[in-house]
Amino acid sequence: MSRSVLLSVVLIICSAFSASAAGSQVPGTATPSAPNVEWTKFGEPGSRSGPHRTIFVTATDERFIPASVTVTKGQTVLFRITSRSTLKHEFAIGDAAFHARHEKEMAAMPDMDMKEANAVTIPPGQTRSLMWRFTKAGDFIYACDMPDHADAGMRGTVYVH
Ligand SMILES: [Cu+2]
Repeated sequence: MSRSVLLSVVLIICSAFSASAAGSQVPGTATPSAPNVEWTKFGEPGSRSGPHRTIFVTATDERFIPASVTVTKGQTVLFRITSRSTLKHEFAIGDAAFHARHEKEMAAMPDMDMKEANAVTIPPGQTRSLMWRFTKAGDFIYACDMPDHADAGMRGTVYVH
């Protein structure tokens, strides 16, 4: 292999790596990993052909504003969550079963930072994004599953029609 061909191969590999790294910057972006069975009950990571819609959410010390949103089945939604709080929060989308399990996880590891397709940590005063596609009709939940936060009111409903 000549030196220039070798160099091009190295460049192609590098750009493939940086493309996949860029894709993973926004939680909720589709990745080639195996589908998560738990997620399929309430949706899937948003595809890059989306989003169809952006929803702005504010996190205060003990609630999310708005407290509910309505979306159309099949829509990919880019959530832009801005903290107006001095506390660390998370924004997690799921059904009741997901949140029940994830609350226990956060109780055991309250310092854990989330950067999953359906859950992201929101540091105090900062904005984070999450892109999710709602593939099932029904009522789902966005909540902060850090210890006691959802019970204090940090919970909202996604109505999917
Ligand atoms: Cu919180």
